Amino acid sequence: MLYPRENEARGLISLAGIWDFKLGDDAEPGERLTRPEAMEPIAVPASYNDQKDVPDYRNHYGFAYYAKKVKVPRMFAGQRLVLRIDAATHAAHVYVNGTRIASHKGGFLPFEVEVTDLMPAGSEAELLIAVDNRVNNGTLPIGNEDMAFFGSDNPGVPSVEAAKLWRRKQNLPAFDFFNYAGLNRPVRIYTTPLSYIEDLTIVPDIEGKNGRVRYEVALGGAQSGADVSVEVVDAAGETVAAASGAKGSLVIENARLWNPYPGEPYLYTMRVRYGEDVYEQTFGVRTVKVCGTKFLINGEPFYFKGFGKHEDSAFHGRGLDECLNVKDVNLIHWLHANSFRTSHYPYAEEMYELCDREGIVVIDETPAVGINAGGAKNPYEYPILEHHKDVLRDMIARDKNHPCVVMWSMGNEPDSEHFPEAAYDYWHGLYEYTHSLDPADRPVTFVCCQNNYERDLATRTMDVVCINRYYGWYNLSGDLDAACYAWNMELDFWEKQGKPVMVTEYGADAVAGIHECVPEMFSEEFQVEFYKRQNAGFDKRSFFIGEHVWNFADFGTIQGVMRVDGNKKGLFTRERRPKLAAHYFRQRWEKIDNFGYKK
Ligand code: GCB
Repeated sequence: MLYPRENEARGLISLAGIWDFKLGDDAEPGERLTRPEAMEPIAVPASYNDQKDVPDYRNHYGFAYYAKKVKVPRMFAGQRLVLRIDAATHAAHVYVNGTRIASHKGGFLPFEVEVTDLMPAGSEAELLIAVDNRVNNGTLPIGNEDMAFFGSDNPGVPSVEAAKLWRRKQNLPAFDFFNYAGLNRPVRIYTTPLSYIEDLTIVPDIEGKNGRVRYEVALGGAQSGADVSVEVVDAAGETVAAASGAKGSLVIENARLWNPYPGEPYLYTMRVRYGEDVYEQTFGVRTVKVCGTKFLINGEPFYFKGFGKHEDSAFHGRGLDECLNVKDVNLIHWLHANSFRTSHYPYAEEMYELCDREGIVVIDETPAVGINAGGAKNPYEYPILEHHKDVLRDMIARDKNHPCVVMWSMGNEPDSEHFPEAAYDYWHGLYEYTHSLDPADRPVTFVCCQNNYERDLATRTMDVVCINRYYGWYNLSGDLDAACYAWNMELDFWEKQGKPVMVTEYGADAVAGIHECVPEMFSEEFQVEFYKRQNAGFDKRSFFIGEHVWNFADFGTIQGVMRVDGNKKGLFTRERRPKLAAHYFRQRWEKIDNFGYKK
């Protein structure tokens, strides 16, 4: 799916600003919907939860209603109009003048609907969007079915039946980030000519000194019979290659490669023309490949230095905040880091554009988090496979042209230990499917949780073994000698598998400002010590291709006995103030080059 852009052929209306808002309940709205009474102001894009300090906003369960009067300019007459909603978390129904025109499941990927006749140029229409924040075992991310955990875990609450009599309905996320919801990303109307460029796929390769670029243009609307022409423009605006036809391949002579920062993340632009339509897409000439135990970018062995992140900030929740994105990218440079994982869902497209430009390597993850019932039951019986496939398809369709994306993560921390065969069937099936979806055939993985790795059958079959490990924190808590011993044993195991291995999460909560001479858990000194000791083990292993700290910054979570004001494993606080560990990594990563660190 193409990102909506304004150009000589296409117009764009941003619907960012203040909308009208009203919380609903869990009753599914029907085919017709009228504007609720007594609506309140709400900012879009942003999560609604922290925009008003009342428990109802924070703890909401069910639908919330957004309304906006939209005026469509007359000058768009004769054009095709498309309403694009970049993220409605986690499901949505869309209404124009009271009639449902679209529904969508999944809170982290865009969807669009043509509105040429429904919101014609020169008209005013009422747009209503009902957004559902409920998570359960049929959604991604997963929610624990409401009530399921009542009973044995809660002395004094004799049964689920008893609890049902008084307990309010609530989400029980099977994931460790606050369930921020609403219209988290831009809502826009864009125009195209009636015969239009529907999609563009760009697959770069390197041939000696040249770049070879395969491309394919999908066309929409009435067949106009017009030719498709394609040109590649360099950063100085010079045309360096051209072709005609909806599908073909181009050669860029003496191509400049896209390399991770501090190398040059050089970007070319592909300009496609079809009849009256024009679309421009930046891309990089770069390759990605797994070879033996190495992860090669442009044929060179790359070492991942970075973190898992979240889209998370005060007031905005998970709402797009471009200022924060720029700040974070600059902090990534400050740390001499080179990469992050979009834990635990695909991020807003604006972030990938920034990473393309700034040379930051991205592992792109689906929202498949929480497929794990702690061994109590088989989560592969959850009704999620078809939705998981839809999400993989849509994520790849959206992000396929970004040079920053070097690997797909199909999900985070599923159960791969208690039901190893079921896990293998599920994840290996999706692995094949994901490979078949990506025209550039990037490496594919899922991220494995702390488990009995000898029983786990699925993780070892991924292109890169990505492991989350909390030795010294959740297990062997505080005992760094034992943590290093356990790590060593595990790494001996992985060495025999002949795969590249990276740690995609390891970390310790540190409350900014707690200092100790003898480092103990939750102090900034312990967090530094934790990393120093474990990194020393990683440095000795040539198949170990990267370290992703958990987490870039402190972030919001549900309240509970495990969290004091959120998760504190950040190198930075939520306000982006560095902890001691940020300074430690800054010094360490300055000395580790992107390429050739492991011989
Ligand atoms: C994990 C999860 C991550 C949590 C983290 C933690 O394994 O993947 O979402 O936030 O642990 O801090 O507990």
